[in-house]
Amino acid sequence: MIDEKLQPILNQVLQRNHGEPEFHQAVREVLESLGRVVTKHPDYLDQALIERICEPERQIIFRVPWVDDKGQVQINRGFRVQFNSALGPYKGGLRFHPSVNIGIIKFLGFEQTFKNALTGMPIGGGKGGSDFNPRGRSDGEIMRFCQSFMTELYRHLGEYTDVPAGDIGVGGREIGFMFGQYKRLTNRYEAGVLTGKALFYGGSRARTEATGYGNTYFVQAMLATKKQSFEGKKVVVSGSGNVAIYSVEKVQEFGGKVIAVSDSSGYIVDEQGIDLELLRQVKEVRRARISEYLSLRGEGRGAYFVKAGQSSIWSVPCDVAMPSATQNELTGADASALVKNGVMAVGEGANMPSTPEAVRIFQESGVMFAPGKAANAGGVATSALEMQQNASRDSWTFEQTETRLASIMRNIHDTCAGTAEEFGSPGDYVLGANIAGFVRVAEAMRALGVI
Ligand code: NDP
Ligand code: 2IT
Repeated sequence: MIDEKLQPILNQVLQRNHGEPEFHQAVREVLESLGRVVTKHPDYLDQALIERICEPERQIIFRVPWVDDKGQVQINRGFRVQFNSALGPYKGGLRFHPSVNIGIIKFLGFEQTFKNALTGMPIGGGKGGSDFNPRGRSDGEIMRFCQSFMTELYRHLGEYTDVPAGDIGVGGREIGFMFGQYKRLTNRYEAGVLTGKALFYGGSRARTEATGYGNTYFVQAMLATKKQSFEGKKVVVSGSGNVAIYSVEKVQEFGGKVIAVSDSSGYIVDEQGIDLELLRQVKEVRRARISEYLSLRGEGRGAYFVKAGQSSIWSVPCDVAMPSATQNELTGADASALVKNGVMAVGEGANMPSTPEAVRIFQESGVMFAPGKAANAGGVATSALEMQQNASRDSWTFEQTETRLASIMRNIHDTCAGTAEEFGSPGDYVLGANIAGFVRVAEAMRALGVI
């Protein structure tokens, strides 16, 4: 339910951003949480502050022409939405996936703004990407695409202006190609302009692992409030990319048993526990489909593959669910199945993976639910640590960096839990994350005048 004072703001967002359902969904969720804030502090309704927070500062859309291995010219569309810079330079990933459009980038940039505020680091919010599909492309094609993409984007970036990183379809290889082109175009070795770099040219230790580790730390903290831990718990992690792989690693380290992972072709179950080295071999080295895990491991003994469309990974009974693939991948029906099978906690590794109906079902059923903008903030927080290391021309140890990450995640957990309690809904991490993130952005914007 939306407070009547906020309904006109939502109406305006719906009207001005036609045909962008994911953006509408993200804004609606935040506005639903703000009713209690504006009742307590009506001054947040002044000076169109909330309306300004819902409007990106700048939206850039550009043509990306490139030549494939057959000599054919291909055209894609590039995006960067610079959503909010009240707390620092725009910061957020780049997504390369055929589903990318302006509405998806806007929802991601909007979420990023509050997520970054929750980290307590000096970073604003932004997001970008392209409808380019990297699947099946050679290294040469990926490089030429990244170079063309950066040839336009570079003029909008800078270590004090806008600092992209990876997201779906963008990992260390792509960041390297984009950094190389940025350096060539600007004649500056500006290490802090991109994060997620490899260690040998300015990357941070633990950045690759940070999102998955961070989500696991968040769920650990949430379980601890009920005197529970990962020890002996069955866990299902969707996706099998960067976030999923390092969630599997940390959950296993904490004594949990991950029994299923997926990609867009389907999911695999391994009742004996996912073999992490094998998963990494299939996904990071071979860049293959998830069914190859079974071809290498051998079927049987509780291991099998289910093709996409036959049934959902969320029908696999588990104690903890960590959706780590993409938006709206976990529906109301999935949430009901998880609840029926006794799920205890959900930590969103992906951005907005649960539909609003799914979130409602979890909350009404008393399942501990950690929204992405809090639970997956470890990635961008460690990006901010990478910027810090770049600015001081320093490089920290893995242990030092992971210790910082763990303490940031504990802080985010405590901030969300404390805020939820303060506003009368103990245990409501959605409310806590939205209010705490909003207040930080809103206070900074107010201090800076009408901008
Ligand atoms: P990757 O590209 O490394 O992996 C994405 C995984 O999700 C793949 O297994 C992919 O399968 C699956 N996937 C993607 N799109 C779809 C789809 N439409 N349907 C089904 N499966 C899909 O990306 P990341 O691991 O980096 O990102 C995963 C999620 O985490 C995203 O929501 C991202 O925004 C979020 N995130 C990422 C952070 C980071 O630091 N990387 C930080 C915070 C959040 P397939 O290969 O078959 O497409
Ligand atoms: O959604 C996210 O937080 C990311 N993709 C990471 C952003 C970043 O700048 O590290």
